[in-house]
Amino acid sequence: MRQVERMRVARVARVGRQGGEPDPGETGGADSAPLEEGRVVSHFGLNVEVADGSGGRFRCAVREALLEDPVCGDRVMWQRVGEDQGVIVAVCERTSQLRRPGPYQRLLTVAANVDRIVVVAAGGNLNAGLLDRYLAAARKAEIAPLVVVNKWDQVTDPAADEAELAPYGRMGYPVFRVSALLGQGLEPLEAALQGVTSVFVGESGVGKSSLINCWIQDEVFRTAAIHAGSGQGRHATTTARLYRFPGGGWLIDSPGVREFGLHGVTREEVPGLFVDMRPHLGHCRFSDCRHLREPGCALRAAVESGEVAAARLASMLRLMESVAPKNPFM
Ligand SMILES: Nc1nc2c(ncn2[C@@H]2O[C@H](COP(=O)(O)OP(=O)(O)OP(=O)(O)O)[C@@H](O)[C@H]2O)c(=O)[nH]1
Ligand SMILES: [Mg+2]
Ligand SMILES: [Zn+2]
Repeated sequence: MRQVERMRVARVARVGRQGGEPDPGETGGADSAPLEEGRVVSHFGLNVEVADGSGGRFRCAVREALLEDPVCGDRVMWQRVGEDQGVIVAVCERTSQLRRPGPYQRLLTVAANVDRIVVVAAGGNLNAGLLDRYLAAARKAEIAPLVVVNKWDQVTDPAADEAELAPYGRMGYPVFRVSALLGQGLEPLEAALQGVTSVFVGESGVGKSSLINCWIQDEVFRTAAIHAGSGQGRHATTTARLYRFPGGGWLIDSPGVREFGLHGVTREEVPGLFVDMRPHLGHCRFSDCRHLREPGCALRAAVESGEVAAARLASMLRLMESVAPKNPFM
């Protein structure tokens, strides 16, 4: 509640008043409605959908000169304008945010105020490289990750998948094997999602929306099912969307990605984002070791002794290659 008060003060300060009654002329009468707390369900184009505290959904305009563009998961202060419409007057300070580089050098904020990143992969076709990027991004954003392997029903060689997954369990990441199609393995995952805000991320088609659909029989999903049934192809998610998790908490569905770039990470920082590398960092013979072919490389030694999976080191090196080194002039 203190945060809310702070936003209120900030807003009043911005419009240049010392408290008291706002001037209704300024926003065409919107100021006459009381300020309410809400959460951004989705933001697409000019449309921002806001959820109020009691299950209502409102199509909101955004007051100009907001410091932050509201994104899915944002907590906002808003005012009602008519039956199902409103205006957002302030975006509350974010406790966390998941960001990634978008097209045209733009930075995209995928979701705000997130407690868990649920990295979804498809059984039988694990994209471990992408999983490693998400785990590194989660560490950078200081958001706890969970690994969910969906489509476990179509895994034909479980031993191969288990071998690929073993390092993640050893690193302490919770790994869930589930099938959205058969509704199997969901209970332990439900327990982990209870009472928190979780964003579902991963490649397109791994079943993020199908999983969320197991818990939320929402109108949006019914529409998606109709599309699928009418032979118009699969319904790919195009914009992040927030859902209330039955029994407490929130789920955010997000559009699938092919690649997930790391934002604000330098090449030097990458090894520290791989938790299994951390005990070995600083022990290479050369302080500027690139962990490629240098003699006395502690990371390669850890791979040879079986302490670190070879695929993880390969993944780390690929990620280092893809981000710029620190600029010595900055
Ligand atoms: N066999 C099997 N198929 C599944 C399972 N879960 C989802 N699918 C199918 O996988 C396809 C993709 O599912 P979606 O839920 O749309 O995948 P998504 O991750 O939301 O995809 P994007 O929105 O494009 O990112 C659909 O045809 C689903 O029916 C599962 O557990 N097992
Ligand atoms: Mg989807
Ligand atoms: Zn080294």
